[in-house]
Amino acid sequence: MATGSRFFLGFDCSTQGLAATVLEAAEKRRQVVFAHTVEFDRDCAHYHTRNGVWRSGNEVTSPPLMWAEALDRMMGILARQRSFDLRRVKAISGCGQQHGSVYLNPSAAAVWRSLDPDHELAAQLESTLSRDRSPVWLDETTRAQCDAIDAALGGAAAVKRLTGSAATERFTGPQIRKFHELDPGRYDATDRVHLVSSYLASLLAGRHAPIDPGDGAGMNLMNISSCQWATRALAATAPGLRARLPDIQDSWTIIGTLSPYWITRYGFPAAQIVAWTGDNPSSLVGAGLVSEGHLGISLGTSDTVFAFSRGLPDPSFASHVFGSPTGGYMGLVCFKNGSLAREAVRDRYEPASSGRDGDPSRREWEGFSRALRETSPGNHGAMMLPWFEPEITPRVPAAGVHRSNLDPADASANVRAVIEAQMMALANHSEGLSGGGCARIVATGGASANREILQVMADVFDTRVFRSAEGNAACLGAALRAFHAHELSHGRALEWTEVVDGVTDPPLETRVTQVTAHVAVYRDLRKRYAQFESEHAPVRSPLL
Ligand code: ADP
Ligand code: XUL
Repeated sequence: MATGSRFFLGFDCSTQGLAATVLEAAEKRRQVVFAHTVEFDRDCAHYHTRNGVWRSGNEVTSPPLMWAEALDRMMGILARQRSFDLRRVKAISGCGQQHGSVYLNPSAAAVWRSLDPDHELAAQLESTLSRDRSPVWLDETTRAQCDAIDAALGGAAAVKRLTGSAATERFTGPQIRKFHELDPGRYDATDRVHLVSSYLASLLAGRHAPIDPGDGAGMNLMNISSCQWATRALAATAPGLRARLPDIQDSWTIIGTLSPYWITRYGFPAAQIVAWTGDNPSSLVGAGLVSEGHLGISLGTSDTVFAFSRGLPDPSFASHVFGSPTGGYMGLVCFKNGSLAREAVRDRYEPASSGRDGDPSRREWEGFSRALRETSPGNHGAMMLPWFEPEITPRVPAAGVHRSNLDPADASANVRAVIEAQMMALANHSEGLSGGGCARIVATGGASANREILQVMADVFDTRVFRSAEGNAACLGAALRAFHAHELSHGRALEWTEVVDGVTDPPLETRVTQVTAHVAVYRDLRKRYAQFESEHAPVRSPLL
């Protein structure tokens, strides 16, 4: 630890866990000095979530108190470790899984102000909720509400022009509309609706935090041109909604300082709290994708592909346009069958694979990686549509795995089939984003640790792939955003290229280069895959 070092904390409250990254900023260099994840299923087991969520029929929710408890645990862990000086933490920011919403009654702000530092956070927050569960991005039970919103606002294309996306099942607006329709009493009792990101920022600051344009764009409620609430969209969603929403403010807004609860409970200083954003917008920063011409691909619970755009892009850029937390915009395409589909194939064929080294995450995936190494690109014509659960892109309302020339009993071929399908779907549905060419892809998220998967990605996209400097780019992005906002508040307006320079550069040894012969195979196969997909997914995702 260099003398004079300052520290910046970034959090990522994603589907399966809450991660933290600590960035050290010394005179001459910045580096990550600590990273840790609290896993919801394992570390907050008494909520009985599976992969961080509760499923009831098609409804997918998470307990907001679990996120609060994970934050409390993480703050305790940060306070106890010795790899940085807690007293020198200057600013804290974060990001959250997008679209999920938290419903609070009027008591929340007063309770946050008077929290007892001798007691755990979650138990003290129970009385603040007007709804004990939060709908999350995996929930797709709002088709009727999406149709109603599209109709009220002049159709899906008009909604996309206004808010950056057609009305979308997992987005917050349709979820709020459903809540109001099914439970008007509890909607009336709701004083404030937060996103996961703005909720956790509020818990740190002890006051209602704003929503930023990165995460705000994932609600079907924000005017994508002005980055302010779209009055017509609010009216098409639920009565009295404006009064229930926080303001939208720039992503670099300093909301306040860490509330006394954290200072007394764990010995933190009164660090600045910077507005939080969505996990995908945050990944843009953490992967260093702050200029145009590059693609980011996150292989987490969801798979997403995204790119930065300086100006408001044409609607054909991507199925969703969000604000970028650096200013400007980002396009994004999201796939629901990401890690959980990969795990379903792994667990079916490799229930107890054993590896060569002691790292449990590598051991778990060793058999899967071996299958990729031992099978050939193109899979001898075998293909899979890996819709282990309903899919977002293309829109597939009911789960169903389809196989073509693929023997369900052939373990290795099924492993290759799921990865080829995912990579071809990512490439086919993101053609607008890459504009027909991209200099490089930066991969992030849990599965980006898997080199064999990245090889298929490089071959399918016909470009070089690097792994982001930190496996969790979203979390690093949050720490970098805390640094940027802190500097700005002290009169130092850094360019974003300066902010990410030297910290997000993907390590050269992670580079995976496409193989010419494989590229040729996939050029043809991508067309066949698109055909196979359209036979089983009658509704194409609207680019509009
Ligand atoms: P999220 O942020 O959406 O909660 P992460 O980005 O942390 O998810 O990714 C977690 C997932 O990464 C795990 O569920 C696991 O399936 C996957 N994963 C971890 N290591 C590997 C690996 N070596 N190969 C493939 N997948 C992996
Ligand atoms: C993006 C999306 C997911 C979540 C979860 O639109 O729904 O990527 O942000 O990570």
